[in-house]
Amino acid sequence: MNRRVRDIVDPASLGVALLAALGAVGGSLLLIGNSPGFVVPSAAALVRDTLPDLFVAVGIGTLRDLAQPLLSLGAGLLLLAVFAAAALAAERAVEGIARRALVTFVLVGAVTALLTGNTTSTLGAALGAAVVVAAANATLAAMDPTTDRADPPPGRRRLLQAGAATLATLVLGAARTRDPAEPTEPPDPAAASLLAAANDRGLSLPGAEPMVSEDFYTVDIATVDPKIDPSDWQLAVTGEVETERSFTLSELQDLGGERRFTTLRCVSDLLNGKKMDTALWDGVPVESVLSAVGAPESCCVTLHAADDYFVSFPREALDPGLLAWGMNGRPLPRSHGAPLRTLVPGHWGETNAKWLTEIEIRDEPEEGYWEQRGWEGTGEVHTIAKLHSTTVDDGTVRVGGHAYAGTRGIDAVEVSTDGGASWTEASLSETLPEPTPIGEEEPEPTGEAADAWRMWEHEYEADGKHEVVVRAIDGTGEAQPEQEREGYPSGATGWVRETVGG
Ligand SMILES: Nc1nc2c(c(=O)[nH]1)N[C@H]1C(S)=C(S)[C@@H](COP(=O)(O)O)O[C@H]1N2
Ligand SMILES: [Mo]
Repeated sequence: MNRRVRDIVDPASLGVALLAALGAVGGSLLLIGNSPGFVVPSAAALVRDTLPDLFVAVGIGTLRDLAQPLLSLGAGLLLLAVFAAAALAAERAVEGIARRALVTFVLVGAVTALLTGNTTSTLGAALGAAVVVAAANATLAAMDPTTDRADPPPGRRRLLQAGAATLATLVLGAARTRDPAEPTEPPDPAAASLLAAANDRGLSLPGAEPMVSEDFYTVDIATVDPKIDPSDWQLAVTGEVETERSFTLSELQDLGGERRFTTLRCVSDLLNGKKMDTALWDGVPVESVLSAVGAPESCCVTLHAADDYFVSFPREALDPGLLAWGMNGRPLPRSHGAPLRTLVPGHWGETNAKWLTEIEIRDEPEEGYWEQRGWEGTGEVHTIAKLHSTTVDDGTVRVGGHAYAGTRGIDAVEVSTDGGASWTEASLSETLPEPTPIGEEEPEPTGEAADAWRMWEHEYEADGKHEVVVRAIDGTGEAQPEQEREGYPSGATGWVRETVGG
């Protein structure tokens, strides 16, 4: 190898630098855990916001559930390269273990501080890298005492200790990536009785969610969810209001709570996808909060969230909404927006801001996070019937799923078993019950939820291969449109079709 090249890529220095980069990431993870202050999600957010908007929109459209893991992986690799470059610079700029560790500490610390703005994370990364540089240089010096790597060569024992400490940092850091479990205590008894009543109203369909989802989907822009201590958190109501004001969680809870069944669906959901789910939510009606600050009519509202997400839409859509702190009788899980999220009746998922920090009442519309990236997902949901359950037993076929049309409600689901030539009406589940006040000990499950799905099923005899097609009719009598369009930019349309038998 040519001397100059070897100087630049000296394998020992490169090895030290790569280990130091791992030490930096491990150190940040160890001190801060897998939270938004961790250096990898911070880098991922920077990459995401630097990429051209169209690229992000198309990337999410085509990569779907892979988009975020790939973003984290790419950002992580980029970050390792930057940290390794910093450690390599230290290796080359100065001599001696202590000096190299110090320069690495400063450089890695500076990069992490810029990326995360978080002192704990910065300290973790800087220390992690510096410890590895010290340990690795000491090891190299011990292996080859003729090099200039060591000041005095340390004893074998100290060397082993330093190596073990580095390894422990990485292992402990990795162990902390596992989130503390979401709350698992039994649900509030009044909520539990509503949930039981709700599932009694549903149909039992193998392969499909029950009436209240067991596995509620998540979609958000952050690679790691915000972790908010409710006692440090307030909701600000700003803009075109009589008096701007902030509310603590208990102030909001004191305004009087309501428990309601609501379905959410993401505008990026595939036609027969699974980004549509239903839960029982506890919260305060938006109207109670807005009347507490005095908010005369205005055209628009922008919701701001702790992950820098924001979404803007007509004020009249928000007014009947709920600000929720509970889900299925338990505290709202972190992944669904703890301590407080928005639920906007009948509108696409993206209007339902999680980790809500501010309601900004406006007299002019603006574009939100996704609208700036070309999506049109702040309006009312399309009508959809999904086919998630198909069982064939001898010649008896049973198909079923859920149907949802936001606040328009579902009137009927029609099924064709001959590719659309003829249609029959499917059986429908009951509707989910209307809201009840929180605090009522034995809530009566009566009435009808304003914004929730229903289940449908159809059983028939058939032999051989045939095509099943389904379509829903909404509460205004309008049928789900047949024309097929993909999800981007304004939500998939068409009828769900499936070939059965044969
Ligand atoms: N703060 C915040 N809120 C958000 C999002 C987000 O990225 N950040 N994503 C939105 C989108 S696109 C959808 S579909 C719903 C999904 O809610 P869920 O994750 O509870 O299912 O949250 C919405 N609220
Ligand atoms: Mo969404």
